[in-house]
Amino acid sequence: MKLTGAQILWECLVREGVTEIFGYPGGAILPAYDAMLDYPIRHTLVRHEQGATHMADGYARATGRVGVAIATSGPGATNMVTGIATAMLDSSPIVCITGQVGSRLIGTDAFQEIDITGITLPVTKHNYLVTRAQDVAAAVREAFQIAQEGRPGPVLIDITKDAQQSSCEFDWEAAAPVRRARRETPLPVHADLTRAAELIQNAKRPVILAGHGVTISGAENALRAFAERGNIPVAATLLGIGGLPASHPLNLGMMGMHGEAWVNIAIQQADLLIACGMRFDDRVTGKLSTYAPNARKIHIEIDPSEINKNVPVDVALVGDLRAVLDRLVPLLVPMIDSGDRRRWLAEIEASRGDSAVRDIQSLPDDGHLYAAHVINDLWRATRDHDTIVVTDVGQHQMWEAQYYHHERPRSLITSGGLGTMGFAVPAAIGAKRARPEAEVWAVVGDGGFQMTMCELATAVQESLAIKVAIINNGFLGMVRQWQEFFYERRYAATPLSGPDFVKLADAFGVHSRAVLARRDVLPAIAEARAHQGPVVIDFRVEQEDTVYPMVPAGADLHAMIRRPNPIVETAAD
Ligand SMILES: Cc1cc2nc3c(=O)[nH]c(=O)nc-3n(C[C@H](O)[C@H](O)[C@H](O)COP(=O)(O)OP(=O)(O)OC[C@H]3O[C@@H](n4cnc5c(N)ncnc54)[C@H](O)[C@@H]3O)c2cc1C
Ligand SMILES: Cc1ncc(C[n+]2csc(CCOP(=O)(O)OP(=O)(O)O)c2C)c(N)n1
Ligand SMILES: [Mg+2]
Repeated sequence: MKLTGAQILWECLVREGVTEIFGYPGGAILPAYDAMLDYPIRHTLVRHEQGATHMADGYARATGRVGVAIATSGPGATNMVTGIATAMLDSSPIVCITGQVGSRLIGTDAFQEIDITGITLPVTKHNYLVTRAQDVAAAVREAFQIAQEGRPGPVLIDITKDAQQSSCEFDWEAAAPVRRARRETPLPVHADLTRAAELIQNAKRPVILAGHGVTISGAENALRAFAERGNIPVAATLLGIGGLPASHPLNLGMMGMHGEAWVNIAIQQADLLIACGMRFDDRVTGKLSTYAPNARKIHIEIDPSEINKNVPVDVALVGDLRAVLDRLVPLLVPMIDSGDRRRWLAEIEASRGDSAVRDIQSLPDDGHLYAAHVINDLWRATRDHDTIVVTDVGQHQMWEAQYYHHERPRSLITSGGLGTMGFAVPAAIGAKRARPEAEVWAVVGDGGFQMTMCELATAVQESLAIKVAIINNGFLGMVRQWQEFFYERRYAATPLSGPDFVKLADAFGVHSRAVLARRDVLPAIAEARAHQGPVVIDFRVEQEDTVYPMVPAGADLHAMIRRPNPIVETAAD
């Protein structure tokens, strides 16, 4: 069958199971757009190519399937870079397709020519410059394999205009990836498994560190079985939230810079850490030389380059987390009756009690609207439904992690590694495309919202009923918090004005309201849920509220700045 390169592209995408694509057209990708009309793929027209990449990423994180974005050469391609880097840092499988100038023009500074494979080399798992129609199929097939296999990540395919336009024989079979035939994911040797089992059995104060790998590997049941059999408490990274239900008695909550105090204390006092699909990010460890000083470490991880990268470990179990746990757990003797474990859990529980009295939830209603209250009310209103919360980056992101109690994997989608402001609204649109039956909330700061709010138009045009909760504090709040603690409250460039978000939403054709008082939070959420289309709620919260606890960057993990006790709110005066 003779097809153009553009037709081959869509033919292959359809065969890879793609039904949705997010993109923005332009000259160098026009042949592909023209051919697209003949294929059963729905295209979502974004308002900025960064949005397309975040939508593909949100789609991928909501489902585990590859998300796909498409753009033209030059500025279309460079606008994608932030979204590609975001996916790279969080191991999210996306494939980005860009048009490129004609192959004979490459290197001439042709109109909208940019070396996008060069630019994205460090932020993709792999990328391709395809200059001939006959190479399109193999590139697409391999890209999908690479994006998903092992540790997932973004792949970019740059296709010249002439490669899209010229024709060749299409042979799906012949284009099967051969160079990188799917490798069997390695499994640890039995001796290492028994060594790990021994360490676990003998530990008196073990903690499981559950990361993003739990979700990626689909290991939530295996993790639960592991924790229950060993009677071991579980701490989550930001991206590991949802790996074990928040309501599970062994779930401690989030670790790290803004983790719960009792979690960080437990890690520092542990005699064994079992890291499950997490990469010991600096937001997680604080100062490495004093991190969990008395703990042996077991690291279960699919990417060998993560082993001993930040934290030296005693036993490394390289492989897919679920497969490793399925082999490890049967080697463990049930520890439910162990006195040591009971004492350890009771100790952690005691420090949890101390933190509870400092919690902002304990603050009497003083007429102020705190972000923590908004998030907690959102959780109360949506907890019994199939809800996905997509957060942006900043204080609101941390409050969401602390006060929205996730029960399921893939119910929190957030940019962790790159910390990309502007992520939430487009990623929520991608998640809604992927899971139309789910209720999708974007929780976003007034700063981040202003970075990609143009995508509200996309939500309207595509009838995607995302609900947007702006946590509006009039500041680039997280940066203001750093200035408060570490720069003597010199608020350089952090006070932030914005448009009237209600009027703005109205102009987009989006239903909206502002909320200024606590009593109006739940009714506004109920109204948003009842409304058929997209909704924006402008929650005007306390301006100088602070995320507690906080481990200053590079400090000892247990050297936390705690909320003052009794609670005094800096902004309540
Ligand atoms: C403002 C801000 C504050 C933050 N504060 C915190 C904080 O307080 N606490 C916190 O935890 N994070 C925090 N983060 C997030 C932090 O930067 C990291 O993104 C996060 O800690 C990474 O979590 P992770 O290691 O679980 O996930 P990833 O970075 O996604 O790493 C996942 C790991 O799992 C491995 N893996 C993937 N698939 C498998 C598989 N099938 N089997 C086995 N292994 C697999 C990968 O190779 C990788 O090593 C913050 C981010 C921001 C923006
Ligand atoms: C694209 C980008 N630019 C800058 C930053 C640095 N940064 C991290 S948090 C933050 C403030 C976010 O403000 P806002 O969106 O209002 O959220 P808040 O912290 O107030 O909840 C900034 C500027 C970033 N993470 N991403
Ligand atoms: Mg803000």
